[in-house]
Amino acid sequence: SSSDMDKVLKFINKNRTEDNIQYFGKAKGKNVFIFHLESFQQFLIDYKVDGKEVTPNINSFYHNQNTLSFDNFFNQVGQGKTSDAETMLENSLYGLPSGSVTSTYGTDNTFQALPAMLSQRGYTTASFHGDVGSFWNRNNTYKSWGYQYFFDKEFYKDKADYSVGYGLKDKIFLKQAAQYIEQLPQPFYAKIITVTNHYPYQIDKQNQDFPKTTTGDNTVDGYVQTAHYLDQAFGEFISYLKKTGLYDNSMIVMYGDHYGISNNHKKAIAQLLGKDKVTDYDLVNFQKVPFMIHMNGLQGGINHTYGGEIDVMPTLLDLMGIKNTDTIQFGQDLLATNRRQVVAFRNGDFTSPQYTKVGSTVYNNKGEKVTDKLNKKEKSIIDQDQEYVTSSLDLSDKVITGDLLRFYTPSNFKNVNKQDITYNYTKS
Ligand code: GP9
Ligand code: MN
Repeated sequence: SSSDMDKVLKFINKNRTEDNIQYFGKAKGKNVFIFHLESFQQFLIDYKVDGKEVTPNINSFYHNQNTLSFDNFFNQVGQGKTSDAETMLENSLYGLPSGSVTSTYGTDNTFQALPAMLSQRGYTTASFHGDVGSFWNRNNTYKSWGYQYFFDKEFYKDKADYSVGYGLKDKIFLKQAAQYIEQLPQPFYAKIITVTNHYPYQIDKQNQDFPKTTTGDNTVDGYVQTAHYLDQAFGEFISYLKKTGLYDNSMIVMYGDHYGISNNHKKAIAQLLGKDKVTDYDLVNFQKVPFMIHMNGLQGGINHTYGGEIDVMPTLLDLMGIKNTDTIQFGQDLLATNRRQVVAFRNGDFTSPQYTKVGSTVYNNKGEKVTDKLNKKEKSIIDQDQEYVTSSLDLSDKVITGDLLRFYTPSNFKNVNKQDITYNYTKS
């Protein structure tokens, strides 16, 4: 109801951050790429197998002097996996405790998503993906989010050996996506969703030019091989961007959507990390995924702030110089100096620079169990963090399940007319 909306607004207003004047508007008017690394975890960055880097191109992007990289950035997805990541990144709303926002609410709900905000500011907005458009109900959800274009599998030439698993192989997909990107009126916002580095991590013989790991766990050992393939595809894409000049006038954002190796593979994870065994604390940290922002002239470096996928939209709005003083967003700008560094996981657990909570167990930032050693002050900090996490998740769920954004329109936002959007235009 609209009284729930009052509670949401009260919570959001209490937790609003200030834009960082050092970064505000630095990307104003630039093209934006959101490059989605499927199932890509942070531990792969600079990781080596037999002395060879798994992802040399992504590593050099990560360390580039004009790339702002985050090394305490966590995936926060639930059952909605990729679709939860997309929901968080472009709406700053959480996925649901079960199921997927896009599958259940994507068609009918009111959203105030990033693509809609940008379309209303003269941007061309497009999403690219080598799987069928109906997966995760993207073909309907993207309309609600204000995407003007969606280039799904139908838009690319397909041959017998072009696809593996869920869709087109990344190299083939990106080459063909490039032909559409070239035709987008600038400035554009383009989201590129890769798919080859997806469980069960299969790739054809000719692309198997990287050694598998040797944990003996079959579902794990192919992971570095498809991650390496994704890295090569990314490398080719960056070369293309440089050739066309797009590299110089774009902000390139890159992120991993969620884990590739689930917590069921503790033994293999321990081996990959060079440990005897892994604790729940280690497994929380294993949920880190990359988040990087690259742009000419941007002061790069590794930023250690604790954050996650929910925080991406406010961060990008800050860089793009778009005020979000009255929007409904549950994340906090990663560049804000007054942000609260508590990362909520979908099951209600959380992590922060001081504490990590898994169920009823509390760990300090050295990974030691401190549940029974906390003093009154420490307990109260943890209670407050838990309260913040629980409220964020609950209120975000209310926004989705009650379709609350239909009761509230921020200033400078026009509601999206989904009926006016179709994705059946001419193919190249
Ligand atoms: C399918 C792809 C995979 O289109 O995005 O989704 P996931 O299984 O990772 O949620
Ligand atoms: Mn995914």
